[in-house]
Amino acid sequence: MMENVIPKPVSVRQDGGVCRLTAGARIWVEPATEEMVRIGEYLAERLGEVGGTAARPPATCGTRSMPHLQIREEGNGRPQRVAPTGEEEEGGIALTTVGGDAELGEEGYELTITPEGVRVAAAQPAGVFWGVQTLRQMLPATAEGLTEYRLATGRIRDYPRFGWRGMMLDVARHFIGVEEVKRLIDLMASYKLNRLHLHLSDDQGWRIAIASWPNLTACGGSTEVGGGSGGYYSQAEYAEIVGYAASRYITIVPEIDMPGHTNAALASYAELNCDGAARPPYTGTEVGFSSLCIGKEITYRFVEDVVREIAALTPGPYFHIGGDEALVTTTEDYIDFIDRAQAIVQSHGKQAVGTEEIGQAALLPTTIAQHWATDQIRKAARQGVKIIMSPATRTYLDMKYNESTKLGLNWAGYVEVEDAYRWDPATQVEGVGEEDVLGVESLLWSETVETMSDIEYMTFPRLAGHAEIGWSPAAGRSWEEYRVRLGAHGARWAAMGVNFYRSPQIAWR
Ligand code: TNX
Repeated sequence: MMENVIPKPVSVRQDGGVCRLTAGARIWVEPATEEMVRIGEYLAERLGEVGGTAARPPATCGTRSMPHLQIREEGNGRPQRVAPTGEEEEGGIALTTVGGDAELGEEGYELTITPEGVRVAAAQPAGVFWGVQTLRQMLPATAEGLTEYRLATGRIRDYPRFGWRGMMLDVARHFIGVEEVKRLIDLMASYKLNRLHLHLSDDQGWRIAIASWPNLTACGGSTEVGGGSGGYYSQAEYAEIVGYAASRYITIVPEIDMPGHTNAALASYAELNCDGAARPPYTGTEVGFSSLCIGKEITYRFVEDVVREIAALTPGPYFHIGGDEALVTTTEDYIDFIDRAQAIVQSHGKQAVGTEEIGQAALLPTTIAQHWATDQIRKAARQGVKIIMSPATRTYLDMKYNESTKLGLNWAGYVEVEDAYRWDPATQVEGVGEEDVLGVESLLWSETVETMSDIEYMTFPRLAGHAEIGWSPAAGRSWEEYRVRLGAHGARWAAMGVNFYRSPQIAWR
């Protein structure tokens, strides 16, 4: 099963043996810090799910009891070592950061499988967690009818090409609840994605409570595309999402889109409008008609308050200021606004992220620009800032797969699984090379997407390809080889109840 892992590992060496992971196999962690124990428990839970005990009725489970977590303690109460012992010969799994190879970096890991057991070693817990994802993919999609797992022995050494492997979820056009976001976080983690960008505001809705501007959610949170009742995250719910994501080594990147895409705020507070008149709520899908009032000081008090409150709830270093499609803001005003917004974000200890249009302004060296569909990315690249690659023709998860896809839009064309996979971030835009690229992000805009089932259908399988583009070396990646590996993932998604698009380009197994 080593051969079906996505993203494709940097190096895989199989040596022809077999490791039998039997009932009663134990998971050992070293050192037994809270964080490492949590990773061990996570693996134990996932193995339990494969066994079916968590989710299925007794008729189809109970055929085996899967490995359980045991923190081995010696003498002084702390685990001393995880080298194979008699007990581990039953097929134990060791997770360790002791002696992890620093050359593998913050997120790299080494996964070694011998007839005696499994060992995931990394310099940092994040690497152990990603190694656990690789191990999960080497187990069968379902344990039904099995009394043991047989793993091919060998060694994987693996680390990411890019540090930013993200997905954007638009919770503004249609609101998406906390439980759905958590499920998406779990699915992202399986493919080693490490950034979840939440598009928290747009013309159609404001989705996070701001204590100093309560009407943003009272009014702006009460609508969505199509006229539904919308919704929003309380600050406690947002913090819960942040914490859940962190437990999966995913950093939340909050976005408040400005100065355009702001009708929900302009409807909530009359004073934010240049003419002092509140805008009516908007539930359509046009873009580019709204703007904050660039010349009014209250605009910057608003930005300051919103950034301060969200930054305080966000441990990650990023704050996304949007910046796209400010079609009714003059260029001069736009530049003034981005200057001030960047400075406000920086004053709260965060790095600004913005869409490529921000390249028109003088960017701070720490600001990050995101490419989607225009040439303005080159202006940002020429200033030497880092670039996130989200070309609409490749990474827009809201583009239809083909003309018969019911959900989605098609302004950037159709994006079949092959289109989503067959490109490289370092050669996609002339003038933006490997050294400029921070990573890759897949964007799911939600004008047409309402439910978890809709999210899953548009996201899978394309997200798996983007994850591989962000993680795996360019050399050695090919569509013909990838599509075979991808074929093995349909059964996994089916077992998890994921509503994925069964593309005819893939021979699903
Ligand atoms: C463009 S991409 C937008 C969004 C829309 C999306 C629909 C970008 C930065 N702006 O406002 O939702 O197209 O595909």
